[in-house]
Amino acid sequence: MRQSLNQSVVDCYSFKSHISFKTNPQFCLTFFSALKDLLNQTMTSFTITTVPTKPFEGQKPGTSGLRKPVKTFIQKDYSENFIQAILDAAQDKTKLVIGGDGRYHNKTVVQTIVQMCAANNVKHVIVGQNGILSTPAVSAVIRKRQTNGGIILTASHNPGGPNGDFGIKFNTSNGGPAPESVTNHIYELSKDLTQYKIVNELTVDVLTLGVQTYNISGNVFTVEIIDSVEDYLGLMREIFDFNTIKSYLSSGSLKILIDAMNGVMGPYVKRILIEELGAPTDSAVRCESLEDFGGHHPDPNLTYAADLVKQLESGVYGFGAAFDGDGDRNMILGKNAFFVTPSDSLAVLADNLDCIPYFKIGGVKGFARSMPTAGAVDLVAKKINKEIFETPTGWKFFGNLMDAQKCSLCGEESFGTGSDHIREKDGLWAVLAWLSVLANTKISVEELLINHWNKYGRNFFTRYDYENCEANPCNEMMTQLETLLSQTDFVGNTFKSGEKEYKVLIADDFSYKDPIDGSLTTKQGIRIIFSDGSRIIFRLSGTGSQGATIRLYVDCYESDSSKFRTDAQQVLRPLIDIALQISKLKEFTGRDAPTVIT
Ligand code: VG1
Ligand code: CO
Repeated sequence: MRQSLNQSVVDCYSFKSHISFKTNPQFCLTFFSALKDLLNQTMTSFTITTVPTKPFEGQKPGTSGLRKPVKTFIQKDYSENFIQAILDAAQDKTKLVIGGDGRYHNKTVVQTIVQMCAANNVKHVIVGQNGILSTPAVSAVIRKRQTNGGIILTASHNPGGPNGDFGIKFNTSNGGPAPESVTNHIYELSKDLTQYKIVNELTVDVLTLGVQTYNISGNVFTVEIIDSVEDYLGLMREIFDFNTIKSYLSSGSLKILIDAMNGVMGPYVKRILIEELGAPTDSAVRCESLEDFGGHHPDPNLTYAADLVKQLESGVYGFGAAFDGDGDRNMILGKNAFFVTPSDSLAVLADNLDCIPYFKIGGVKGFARSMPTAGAVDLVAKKINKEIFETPTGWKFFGNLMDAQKCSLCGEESFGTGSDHIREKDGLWAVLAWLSVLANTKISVEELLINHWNKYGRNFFTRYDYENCEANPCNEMMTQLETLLSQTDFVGNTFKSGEKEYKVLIADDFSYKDPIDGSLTTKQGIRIIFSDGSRIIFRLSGTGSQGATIRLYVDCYESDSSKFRTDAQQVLRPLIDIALQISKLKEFTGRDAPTVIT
């Protein structure tokens, strides 16, 4: 009986594609009422419990969701409160996706969300097997299965494990991170919560693929467990020419090494790069997903992916890549660990999109980058006559542009690259895009970059992160900078370092008016732009879970080809010195050196 009921629900969902309530209300009413009767006769009814609760302070989503130490999340009612606020804020929540990066506490919270969805009138939840879905996969599933949104359990590149971080993020029906209007609403609701609703006795089997149906106080509640990789793989097949990549990888011309950093990407890498695209099994490392990411920081940069850098230095591999915990970031390396800055990666892809069928056939709309990202892609946009948008930090700002068909490709300096195939940045997509370019051009990563610089000039970029500083001095430093910049004579000032001299052209705190919905976002980073186009930018991170992290971004443009191969740190040294001098960063934070240099 249980089996046949499950089948009826599946039939009903497949029916829905051609029989909707609008076209055939009578059929739908009869069908659902028959189903309800069947349900009440055959299945135990679960009861909904309303639990009194008190608000927790600080449930304000940051750059990308709510991130806190696991110790905070495991407090009684902490996750429940935030989930209730999400469900209350969601306008339509008939069908939701649930998945996470598999970090410590993922399994527990998946069950909690299912129990709360059941109690809050959600009709259908789609859950990645064992609660696992990468962030880009959630976005792909939301779009493919036309759900009202999804809840992602991740703190992305932050460490995991009992002493690490956990996070919860809400994505809307376009597949993208909820915009600020929604996250602010969630936060406001979280401040006044007095109760949440849950079905305590419900425990779902998240390991077995297929549909389960439950009777929640007389209403049908469907839980559908899906393969974590399948939908995403299907999408990648539509975008890329798998045959071209496969034959290039098997021709022996390119040896690759992929580091999944013990994050969520292991199963995706194995299935797509190894099984589908035929890369040798030893071309991927750290593919076992671990709850604590093996004790490492799952952040694909030169510091935290140092093992990969070392391997690439050996000269054996022609291409290397790493992902973060939830699989939306990527770092690209060439032979001898030649580092491709994310700003350059975006520009090179923009210039070579015709190597990818999705763009060759569908065409290229505009481009977008976050403000701190160097302007290399702007030069490509100008040359091929496309629009370019400069947004605040955080992928949520690209969503409106992509929905309005204004942007095909976008990226952030923080190892984020992606396109309008979904509404999240996408680490493996970026790797497949790079492999497509390499397979088509048949030159090395380094040659590709040198050619690019010869064509456009080079944008040198570096980012200094001062992680886990005390919050107050960092806030004071930012306030002091704001005051300094607002002085009428700051613009026009000249700063010297060694032989170099820079004249301030613009000094402001970046704000952004969304060209689609007109919403205004202020205080997105202090910018000092000099007359030669060089920039110094200061921001406080919005993804840390404790203390404060200062990010200092510095970039400059060089058109003299004899200087293209100079080390970026050397080129940017004078600007860094000036940044430290203007900000008095050392005096405020007591830090002599950054924690991470990119
Ligand atoms: C950082 C990056 C930002 C990125 C965000 C989420 O934010 O700078 O570019 O979008 O992380 O990435 P912040 O506020 O710490 O600078 V992830 O991989 O967490 O989803
Ligand atoms: Co991430």
